[in-house]
Amino acid sequence: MTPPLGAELVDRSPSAGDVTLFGHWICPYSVRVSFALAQRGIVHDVVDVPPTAARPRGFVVPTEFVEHSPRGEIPMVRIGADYRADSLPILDWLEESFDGRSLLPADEVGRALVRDRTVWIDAHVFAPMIGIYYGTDETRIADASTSLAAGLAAMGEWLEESPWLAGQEPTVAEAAVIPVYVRLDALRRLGFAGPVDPRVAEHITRCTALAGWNAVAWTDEQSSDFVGRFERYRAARRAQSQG
Ligand SMILES: N[C@@H](CCC(=O)N[C@@H](CS)C(=O)NCC(=O)O)C(=O)O
Repeated sequence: MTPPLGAELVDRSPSAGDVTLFGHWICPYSVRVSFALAQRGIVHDVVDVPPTAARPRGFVVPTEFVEHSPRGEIPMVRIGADYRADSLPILDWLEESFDGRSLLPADEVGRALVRDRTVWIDAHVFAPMIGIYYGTDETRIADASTSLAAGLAAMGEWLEESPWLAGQEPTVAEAAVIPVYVRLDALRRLGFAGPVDPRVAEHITRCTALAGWNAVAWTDEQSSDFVGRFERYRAARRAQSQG
């Protein structure tokens, strides 16, 4: 069997146990970091910290997380004795901290393109994605759905030029968008009605062959758990607004 792209990488982290991700599968920002760690072959530990809304009753938030997280948000990463929060700065920090398969091109022009596209994805793809599942009325859900389809179509234009979002190799831009791909089925069940640009559909297929994909792909159970949570959230908000 051909190993997935990136799987042949040698771990160059100082030693196992030096890198810890505090995160959770349901958090799209954590998924970005999980993907990047796995794609780059950086050996790491994971401390499961569900977002507040998804914490089981009695969940004890680890003291290390409380002490070092500036805003109480996941993802947070520890490398040695240093900590960082916020997914996109964490991705940059991983680039600075580890050799090996980089998710940034070597040249400055290429790097600038990755940064521009990553920020664009955050505003025009991630934001409508979140708008869909936090949408509580049909109009807002439909508007977010239209915006997400438009964002994906714009990404399709980039993919006309190259197989990856910002060039000939997977980059931080792939890490930025991967949570959208991971939850696409769940988004459909929560109201995403728009088409997925065919060039993006092909890109999704390419992404599923990456080593990082295996670390973040959802099972059907995870998709259903996610959908169920947001259906209950919507029902509760509707009941609130009627009462
Ligand atoms: N800008 C941050 C956003 C992170 C974020 O919003 N994380 C959520 C979970 S998905 C969180 O931890 N919220 C606080 C909470 O659940 O208490 C990033 O890019 O990492």
